[in-house]
Amino acid sequence: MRIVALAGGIGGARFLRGVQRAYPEADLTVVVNTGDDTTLYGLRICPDLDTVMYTLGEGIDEERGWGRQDESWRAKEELAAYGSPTAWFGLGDRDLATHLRRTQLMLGGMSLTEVTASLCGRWQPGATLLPMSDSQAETHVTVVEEGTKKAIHFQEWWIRHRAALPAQAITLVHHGDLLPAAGVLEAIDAADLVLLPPSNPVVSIGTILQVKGIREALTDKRVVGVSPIIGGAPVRGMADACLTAIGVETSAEAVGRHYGSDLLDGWLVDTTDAGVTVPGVEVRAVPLLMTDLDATAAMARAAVDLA
Ligand code: FO1
Repeated sequence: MRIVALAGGIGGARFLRGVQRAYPEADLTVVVNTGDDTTLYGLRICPDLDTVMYTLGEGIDEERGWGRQDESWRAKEELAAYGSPTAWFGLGDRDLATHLRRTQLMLGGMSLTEVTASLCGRWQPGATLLPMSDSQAETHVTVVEEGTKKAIHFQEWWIRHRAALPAQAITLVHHGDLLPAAGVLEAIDAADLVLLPPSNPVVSIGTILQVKGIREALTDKRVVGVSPIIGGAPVRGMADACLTAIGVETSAEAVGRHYGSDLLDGWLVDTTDAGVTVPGVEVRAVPLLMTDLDATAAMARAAVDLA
């Protein structure tokens, strides 16, 4: 069975571990959000690609959900001691090697797709990881800070400001057409089904859907989404701050309707949200808390059954 998933960071990566547990024989391709990517200290940092790679490759820090296990923060502490203005970014010493290696390969001429395949050579995630695009696109957030309206990078809003500054707009900034990475449209075309894991509907799934041709490629595919909102709140992270920014209520029903029947065939909501309706979409209520791998595998089976 060929499965394609569009995924962002922590929630998406955890769900995919359940997909692999439930369907070890499946051919899984993950199209990963790169709108969170940023260049710091001259290094290209790809938070969602790394989170999926580390999670499926058993290198993730389980508690944080991002970055490497058994991490140390010596470089970050030294940068703070120098008064670096970007010392707020959680630059782990082991994680730093990934940013260094990625940048080294890109400087050698590799595309992000090729770099990702090379890094996955070490991690063996058991899935094909594709960036949504090989060209650069970054999510910027328009905020008002000390009376001044300005656009800051998503990471600064998310990490430095904990998304506490109200976002007036969330914009994907790129030059020219944002074309899908090599293999993305082919993988979607060949898929038996497409899953939208419980990633951030705005800055992860929503970003991937802005890549030229992806939304169209999904129209004649069987697509099932998993709600990242349970009982009116995000399970983790700050998707509510993002949903508010685009005028969508933080509820399983509102997110399902936001995705809409043009995109979704099925929508999984938690049992707390049983009774949710999305016009033109089959809704099922199952336990959606990824408390452990078995629970996550059960969610994956429910999503595939619905598809
Ligand atoms: N999230 C945080 O809340 N604080 C951090 O300092 C932080 C650093 C970081 C470094 C590398 C990486 O791959 C992810 C990191 N994240 C951090 C998570 C990241 O900001 C978000 O998870 C994604 O960008 C949103 O999905």
